[in-house]
Amino acid sequence: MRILLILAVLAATVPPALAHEEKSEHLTISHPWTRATAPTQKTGVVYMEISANASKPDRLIGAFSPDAEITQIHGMQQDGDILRMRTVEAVEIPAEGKAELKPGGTHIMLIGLKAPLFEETVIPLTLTFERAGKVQIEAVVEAPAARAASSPGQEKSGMHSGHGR
Ligand SMILES: [Cu+2]
Repeated sequence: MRILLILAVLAATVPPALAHEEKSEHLTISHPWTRATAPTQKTGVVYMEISANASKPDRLIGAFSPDAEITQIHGMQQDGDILRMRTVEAVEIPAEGKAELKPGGTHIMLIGLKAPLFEETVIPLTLTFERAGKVQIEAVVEAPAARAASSPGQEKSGMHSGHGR
């Protein structure tokens, strides 16, 4: 029921062609997306929703994109007044629940982009889950300012300098 509701909301806010999902036996990955980048920008951030279809939880434990030199899973951590990104080991997907990767929160970081991300193209990613194994997805590249209202600047490239490893 909850999944249906999410899809209905997505369908109302993005063009139909962009509302897509990848479904495996265990998981549904709804609308993976990223923002277009300027030619000088070497990092990108990918968001999506991951829902567990079954009564068993799963964990996202890895991500890879051939379009970036390094792909990491990042979480946000409060450090005094500043919200900082840090690499996380895994993202928990609760049984019959979902994990939201969204602006200001957990995300997948592309470091060392091999080419700029152009709007209305897609980039391939392989996600690795503890139970579901590898899942191939394509993230849709949206406008640079996409959903800016919900992202108070955490994804500015300055925030990303110096935490690759
Ligand atoms: Cu990051």
